[in-house]
Amino acid sequence: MSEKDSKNTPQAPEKLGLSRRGFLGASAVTGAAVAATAFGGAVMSRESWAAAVKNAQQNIHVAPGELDDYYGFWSGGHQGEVRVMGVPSMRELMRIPVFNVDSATGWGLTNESRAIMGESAKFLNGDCHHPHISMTDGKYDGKYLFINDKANTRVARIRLDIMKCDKMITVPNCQAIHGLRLQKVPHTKYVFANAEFVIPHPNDGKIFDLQDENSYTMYNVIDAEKMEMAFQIIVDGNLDNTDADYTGRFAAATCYNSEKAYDLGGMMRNERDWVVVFDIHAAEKAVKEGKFITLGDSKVPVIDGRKKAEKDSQFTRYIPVPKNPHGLNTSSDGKYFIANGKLSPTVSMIEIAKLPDLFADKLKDPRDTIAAEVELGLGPLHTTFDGRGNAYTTLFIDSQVVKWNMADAVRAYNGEKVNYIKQKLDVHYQPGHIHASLCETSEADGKWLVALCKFGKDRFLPTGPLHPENDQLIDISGDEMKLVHDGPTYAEPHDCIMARRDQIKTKKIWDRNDPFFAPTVEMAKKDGINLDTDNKVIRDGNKVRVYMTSMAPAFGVQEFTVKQGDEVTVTITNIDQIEDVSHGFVMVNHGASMEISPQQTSSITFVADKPGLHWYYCSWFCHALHMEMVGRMMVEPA
Ligand code: K7E
Ligand code: CUA
Ligand code: CA
Repeated sequence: MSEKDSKNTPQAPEKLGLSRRGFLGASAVTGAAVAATAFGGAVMSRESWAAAVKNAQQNIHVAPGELDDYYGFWSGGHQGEVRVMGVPSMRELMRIPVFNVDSATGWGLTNESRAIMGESAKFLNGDCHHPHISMTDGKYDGKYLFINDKANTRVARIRLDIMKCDKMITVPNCQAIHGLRLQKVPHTKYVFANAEFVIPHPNDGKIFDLQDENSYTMYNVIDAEKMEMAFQIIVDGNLDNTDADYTGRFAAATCYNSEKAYDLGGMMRNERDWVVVFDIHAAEKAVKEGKFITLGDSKVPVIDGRKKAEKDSQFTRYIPVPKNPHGLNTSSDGKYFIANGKLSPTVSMIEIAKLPDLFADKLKDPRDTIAAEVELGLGPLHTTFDGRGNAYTTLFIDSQVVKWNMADAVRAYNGEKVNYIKQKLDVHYQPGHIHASLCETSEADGKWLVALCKFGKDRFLPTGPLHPENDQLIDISGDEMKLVHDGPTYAEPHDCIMARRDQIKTKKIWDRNDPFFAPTVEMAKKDGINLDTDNKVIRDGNKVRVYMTSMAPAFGVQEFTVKQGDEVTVTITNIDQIEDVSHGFVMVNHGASMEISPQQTSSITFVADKPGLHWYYCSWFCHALHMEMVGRMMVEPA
């Protein structure tokens, strides 16, 4: 048996337990003990385990020239981009820059991308966590992918037909968008976005007390098609993760800081925090009836969903759950909102069918909605589903994925003697999110599971003090989970999503009428330019607009002259019609770089501040004479 196989063998807890212990200190000792007992029941021989793993590994082998079955979209975390993966090969197919600057495509540099980023183009950083694909009738419709930016309080949309970000908004009146999910039914009309941090309102430096009644955070409801704020709901406590149900009426969010504390001790004071449940229809009604306020310069309707207002407002309810809950996941059968306990070894299953009664005040206690509080292990963070009644939860402290049966868990909670835990699998190390193929939809197919591990530790060649993370692929198609692949990734895939490849339909070349570059087409029209044919330089005061075509291996304009200090906008239309023949444009020593794919128009603006001759060149390999695809800008001294 190879070294690699032995690492994949779950009954090597001596080995793994040791490193975990060394790594996490005293708390991990308890974790290892839990792990050891959990393996007690289902021990396979090393030989049969190795054979099973080998068999599973053959399933993930996608031969050269063959295509994957699933598209995966990985958040790039505080690196700011979205990565497109092939699953099960775990090959990285593409990167979609969003909350970052990318010199290959020119994202954050071109006029088109900066127009999409709007005001926030001034930020060069981002921190994306939660990518989610738009849905119709609880199934992926392949239209959009939405993602949050915790760092600068933004939400972005990616068009999946071109795999580019086409809209970005900054959520007003809030700090740090964290949890993000989509309405599933009847379709993704709304994006739900949690603002995590409590701030004073107005935040003008006069109030700093978080206990003040004007200090709060909000649940944000965004119109998915327009990418505009629909309304905001004030809540008690803070907000962590969120998800929506399969009826279209309810959404729920976890709160870990019901204490409204500003420090660690304070945030852990309460034994229970809560899940806030939102009745989206009732909230819409309140907004329609004009029962809202606005804050500062913002025109966004704000409605009050705090506890003191809940009996009147009828659009929020608070369900106490233990302790600093983190992930909030709707089971793919539509029955439960599952809140993951983090500081409690349990997850709380909230029965969605009981929520209408909760809102109608027919329950004595909001806790009457709890179908089960399921004990799983240490540090439950996120849960996913296989569509066969099983749930899979990451245990951060235990470095494990636990597979458990939801119906059995409810029976056990009600006193029956059933073992709801089906398997515990060691993952490496400290998993955060977990995601099974199609698990956010009613079509969860129980084929593949990805555990996004926060630490790579000893799993890869060392890369200095900064290590890669480890995205582990697990085959869940059989009765047992099998770890089949280690995928090193750059910081930090917080979360991912997988869709069947037939659910995503991409364009082969750009449509000349694509709205992505419509403002540039509009500018050219005003200048009397036909972008498909014209190669012209237009002077407008000290602004110079250079329009050119590109066709392998030449730019339509091979030289142009400007004056020192001119603001130069270079607009290029790639008139090649051949799939995959992208050109680039780089103006040497001017910080200007961009991609122009077939039938695309791209533009970039810079100041010609240095007199002399300046070369520009094509940066995307396009032709045998790609190196020769160059031109010169002559700058006359002022
Ligand atoms: Cu668990 Cu931002 Cu989804 Cu990190 S979040 S793990
Ligand atoms: Cu055009 Cu390289
Ligand atoms: Ca707390």
